[in-house]
Amino acid sequence: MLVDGKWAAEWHPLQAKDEKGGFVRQTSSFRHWVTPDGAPGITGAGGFAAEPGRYHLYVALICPWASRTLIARRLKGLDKIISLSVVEPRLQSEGWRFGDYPGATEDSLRHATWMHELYTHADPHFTGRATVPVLWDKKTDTLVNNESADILRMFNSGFGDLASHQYDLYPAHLQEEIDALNAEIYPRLNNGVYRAGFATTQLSYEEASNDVFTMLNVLEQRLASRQFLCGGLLTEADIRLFVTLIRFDAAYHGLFKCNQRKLSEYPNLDSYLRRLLDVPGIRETVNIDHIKQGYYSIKALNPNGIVPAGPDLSIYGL
Ligand SMILES: N[C@@H](CCC(=O)N[C@@H](CS)C(=O)NCC(=O)O)C(=O)O
Repeated sequence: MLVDGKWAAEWHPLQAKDEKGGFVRQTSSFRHWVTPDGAPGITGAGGFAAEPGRYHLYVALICPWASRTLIARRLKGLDKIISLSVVEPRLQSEGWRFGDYPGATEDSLRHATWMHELYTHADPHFTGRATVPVLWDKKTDTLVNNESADILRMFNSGFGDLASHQYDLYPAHLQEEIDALNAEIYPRLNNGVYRAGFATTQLSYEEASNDVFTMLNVLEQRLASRQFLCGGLLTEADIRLFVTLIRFDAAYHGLFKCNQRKLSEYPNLDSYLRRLLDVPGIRETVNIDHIKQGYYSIKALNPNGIVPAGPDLSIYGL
């Protein structure tokens, strides 16, 4: 991580622990918003107006949080006006690196080698982890936002008529329901798998694993009678759930020890996953090779770096 703008130590996945040995995720530090007229969003400073070609998105295809933003960029038609860089899948000594691994890209914008260079460019005294996703402003040459939940929302409505209106991922009449779903699904499932994987005590692992499978059971029942989480409309709640489900059998079941059941063994969740994969644009954001290479490169969990041969995901066309 970075300490006062300097790369301080070998990359290590354990961010912080609570008193029970549970995994605690770092909070995001750059919270500005792109808005149609450049007015400040709910956090951060103003001046980031929606303009074609002005913004650049940095992602890792292994990363569920970054993938949320990649899906929203595509569904909102913003792939035409927001350029993209993809880091290599394996976490290395200084974290995320740009390079020529298949499916990754160079940093065509700032020509950085490491993701952390972007953070110190934006803030020479930055202390913290150089995470993806990152939304970058080419005009002021700075980091706009590194919180995927914010970026997902600003891709939905911050670009006004520059974005496609085919999907409204956060429609007014569903906002309360979406917020309630996110508040349950994020801690128990999206972050729950990480809490299971990075637990350092049996108790914190068991609590996390129990949360994961309790949540999957609740969702399995909910999806018995619904096409998407809120009914007939695809919303951000589906995007946020999808990115975890699609990684489940490939990474979380094995590496993170979430192995009470496989995702493909839940009939409703399995059909839901296929339905989302069939939404034009979503499948192209999924790269199972990056997901497996990336997760299994975490040395603290897999010291020899061996990437498993399975599972067979051809049932999903992946
Ligand atoms: N709150 C952030 C979390 C992002 C995050 O934790 N990204 C991980 C990859 S999945 C990362 O970049 N980790 C690098 C590190 O911890 O050094 C968000 O949702 O945008």
